[in-house]
Amino acid sequence: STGQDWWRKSTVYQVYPKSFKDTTGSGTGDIRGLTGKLDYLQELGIDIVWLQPVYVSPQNDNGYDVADYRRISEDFGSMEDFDQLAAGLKKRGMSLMTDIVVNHSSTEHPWFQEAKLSRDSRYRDYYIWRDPGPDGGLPNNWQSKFGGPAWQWEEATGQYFLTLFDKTQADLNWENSKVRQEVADLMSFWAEKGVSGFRMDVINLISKDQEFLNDDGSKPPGDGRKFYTDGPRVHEYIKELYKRVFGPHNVVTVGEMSSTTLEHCIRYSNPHEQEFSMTFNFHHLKVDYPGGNKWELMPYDFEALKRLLSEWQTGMQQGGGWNALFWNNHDQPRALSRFADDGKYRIESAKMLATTLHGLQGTPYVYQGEEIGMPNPQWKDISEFRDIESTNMYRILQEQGKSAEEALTILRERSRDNSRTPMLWDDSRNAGFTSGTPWLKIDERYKEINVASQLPNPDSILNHYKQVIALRKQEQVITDGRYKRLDEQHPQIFAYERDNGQDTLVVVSNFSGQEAEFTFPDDLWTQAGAYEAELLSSNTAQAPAWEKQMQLSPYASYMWIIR
Ligand code: TEU
Repeated sequence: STGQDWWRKSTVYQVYPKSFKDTTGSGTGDIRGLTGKLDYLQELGIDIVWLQPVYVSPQNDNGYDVADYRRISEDFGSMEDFDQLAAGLKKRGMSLMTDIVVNHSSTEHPWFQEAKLSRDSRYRDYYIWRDPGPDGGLPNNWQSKFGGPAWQWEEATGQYFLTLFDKTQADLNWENSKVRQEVADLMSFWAEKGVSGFRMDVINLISKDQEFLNDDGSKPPGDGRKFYTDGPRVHEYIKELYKRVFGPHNVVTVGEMSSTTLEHCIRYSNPHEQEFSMTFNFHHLKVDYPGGNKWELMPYDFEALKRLLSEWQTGMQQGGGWNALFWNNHDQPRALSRFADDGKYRIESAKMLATTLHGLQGTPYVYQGEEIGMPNPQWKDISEFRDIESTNMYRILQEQGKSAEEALTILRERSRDNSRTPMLWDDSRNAGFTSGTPWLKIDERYKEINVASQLPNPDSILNHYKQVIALRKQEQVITDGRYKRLDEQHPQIFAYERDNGQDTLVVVSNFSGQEAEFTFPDDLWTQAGAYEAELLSSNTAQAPAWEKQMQLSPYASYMWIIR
C-alpha cells in the first residue's frame, strides 16, 4: 500500500549500543542497558528503535565486521537479553529494527575461515577472489573507504580478496546465489524472532561490475566506487530479498545508500518497485567536503545544503520515493557542531535543527544524544580516538605530507568518534553511562548536558524533540504536503512550505548567529497572509507576529500551520 504505511508517521531512534548504557561495568554499553531505557524512549515519542550491530564480532569496525550473523556477542549480552528487549518494545507498542551488514563479513566469520584455506572450499565463492594483475600486482586500483588498497593478499591460495572497507571486512560475492539465500535465511531468522525492521548497511554496493576494471580517476574520486555503487544487478538482488523476506514478514526496511543517485533512490523506495520502504542518502552531508574530499576542511556550503535537501524532497515526492530524514549518525560528526552552534547558541540551534528536519517529508531518525544537544567533544590528542577510519587517516594524512597537528585538526572535525562518545544520562560519574572505564571518552560537558537535567525542563532540547516528534502524528500535512522552498538563496534563512490542499505548513529557520530578516514570497503571502497562521513550534520566548516580513534572532526557528 502506498502512503498509508504506518512507518510514514513514525520516528526512529538510532542506538549505538556500545555507547548507550553499560549495566555490567565493562565500560561498553549492552542490550540490558537499552532495555532499561525503553520508558525514556517511549516518553520521547519514539516508534521504532534501530539497534546497531550486537552480533559476534572482533570489533575492528565496532560490530560492522560480523563473525556470526545469528549469535549475540557476549560484549553486549545474551540472546535472552535480546528477547527481553524485543518483548519490552512490543509491550510498549514500539518496534525493533536491527542492522544487517551483508556487503561484507568479518574475515573471522567461519565462511571466510574455510574459504581462505583452499580454492576448492565450499565457501570459496562466498567471497571475491582475484589473481594478481598483469604486472603481478593488485587486481585493480580500487581504494578502500578506510584508506589503502581494496585488495588483501591471501598467501595460502595465492589470490587477493576484495575489502571495500577494513582489511578484515571481506566483501561477500552476491553473484553467488548461495550467498543471497544465506542472507534471506538469516534475515528471516531475525524476523521470526520479532524484529519488524531492518537497516541494511551499504546495501547499494553489493553488485560489482564483474570486469573489475581499473578506475580511470575521473569523478567521483577515482577509488573504484563507480564500478560497485548502484551496480548492474543491485535492484534485482533487492527485489529477490523483498520476495523472500520483506514481503512475507511485512517488515519496514531502510537501505543505507553510499554515494547513490536520486533516480536510484526512487527505484529503491517507490512502493510499486517492491524493494525498500525508504533510503538514507548522504549528499546533504558532503556540503563541507571540498571537491567531495572528506579529509579537507572548509566551511559548509549553506546554499548547497538547502538546494540538496530541496532537490531530494521534490525529486522523491515526484518519483514516489520515501526519504529517511537525518542530520546525525555514528559515522558523521555532530550536526550541532557542524551546521549550527555548540557554544553560545547551543540550545536554540539544536532546536532549530530539529524543527527544520521534522517538518520535511520522510521518516525522521534521531541519533542518540542528538535529542539533548550533544556536541562534538573536545579531543586532546590522537590517543583518545578509537575509530579504525580515523586512526588510519591520521597516519595516511601524515604520509601525504600533513603535520601531526594538521592531521589532528582534520580529525577533530571529521572523525566518526565525534558521534560515538557515550550517552550523557546524568551529572554523576561518567554521566551515568558506566561504573567502569568508558571505552571512549565521556564529553566533558556532561554536568551541563544530560538527560536527567532536561527531562523536567519544558524549555529543554529534549522536550522540543518530544514536541516536534508528536507533530508528525497530529498534522497530516507533514506526511503528505507538497514541498516548496520559500527562501531565494537567503544567506542565513532556510524556509519551506508543505501544502496538501487542506493545510499549509510553513517552516522558517535562521541558520546563523546573527539577526536575519525574512520576507515571504508574494504568491505565498497572497494566499496565506489573509489567514491567521497557528504557531506549532518555536525555539524563542517570543515568536514574530505572522507578517510578510519577519525579524529572526540568531538560530530562531518556527513552524506554523494554516488550516
Ligand atoms: O557506513 C558506510 C560508509 O561508507 C560510512 O562509513 C562513511 O561513508 C565512511 O565513514 C566514509 O567516510 C556503513 C556503516 O554505517 C559504518 O559504520 C561502517 O564502518 C561501514 O558501513 C562498513 O560496514
